[in-house]
Amino acid sequence: MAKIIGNALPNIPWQDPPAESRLPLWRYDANPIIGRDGNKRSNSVFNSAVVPFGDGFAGVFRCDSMSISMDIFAGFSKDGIHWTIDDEPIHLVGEDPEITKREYRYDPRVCYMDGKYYVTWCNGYHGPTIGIAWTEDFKTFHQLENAFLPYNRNGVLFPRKIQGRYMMMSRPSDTGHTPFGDIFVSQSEDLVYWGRHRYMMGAVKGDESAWQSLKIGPGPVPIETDEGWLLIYHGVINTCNGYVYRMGAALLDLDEPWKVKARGKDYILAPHMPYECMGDVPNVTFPCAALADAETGRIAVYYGCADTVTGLAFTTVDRLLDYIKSNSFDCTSGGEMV
Ligand code: BMA
Repeated sequence: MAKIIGNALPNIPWQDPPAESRLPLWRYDANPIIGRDGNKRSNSVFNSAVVPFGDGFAGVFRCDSMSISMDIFAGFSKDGIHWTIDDEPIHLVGEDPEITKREYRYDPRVCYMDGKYYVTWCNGYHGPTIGIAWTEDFKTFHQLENAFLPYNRNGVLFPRKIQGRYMMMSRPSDTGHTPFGDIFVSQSEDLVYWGRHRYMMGAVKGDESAWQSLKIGPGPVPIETDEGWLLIYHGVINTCNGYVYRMGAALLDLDEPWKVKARGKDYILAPHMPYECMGDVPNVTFPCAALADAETGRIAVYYGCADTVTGLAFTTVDRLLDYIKSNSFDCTSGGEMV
């Protein structure tokens, strides 16, 4: 039995697994939990992140508007399933107007550390890079310097310092719909200056694990377990009908998280349901958040569906770890296995 290191979360959203399930994740039976019309002007609500907050939950949501501008909005929920999302984008304050000036903002992650909620997102600054801000109340967000130069996407923090440093995964990119992409870990002593970049793992060439053959990117803030960091990520294949986004999982070394201990060859969830296969961008399942209950080992994953709506799926730490360990592969063209 693996153990989640962290707090108990007795009010984690939950449904028991179906009697038979080939995949380690199973969907909430009333998915999607958030429709297109999550707030007043939204065209779509997806690729969004939630955390426990007060006696319920809070989150930062990607809402593309009816003019199709991409921005991030705070939202609140009592049960993690029914959400009220602000009609106005989050309020960012910061020292340098050069940095707080908005071009576009999307795909937020939220990471709780030492009394603050850190938001990372894909931030337009002469190309996509990683924005960082912190909040204590989900009302005022204090924006820090962008972590990296353009071009980069999918900045995801580890939820505590490791070996005395903050660590963040990211996926260096290009200006457009990037046709490549590997995950790196960068380190910082102050959340401003990032360096000591380490390669974690990459897309997998050939057909050994073809669903992740084009590019990969980190998803939710990783979950600490006594066996290592449990990482859920997305993997992409290029097809004659365009990109398809599926979810995978890997186990990372606790002290040197760029070292991959196990990585599943098979996906853990993929666009199979109509709301995942049809929408503004078909065939996308894109995880950005996971809640975990250290008491029971339950995990609830929030994911964007077809760039249109938000879905919820469940697993347990044991199911997920057993699955990736039993179909782990030596990804010689990807990360180093330890
Ligand atoms: C990626 C990002 C995601 C999106 C995905 C599929 O490049 O833009 O926000 O979900 O493409 O369109």
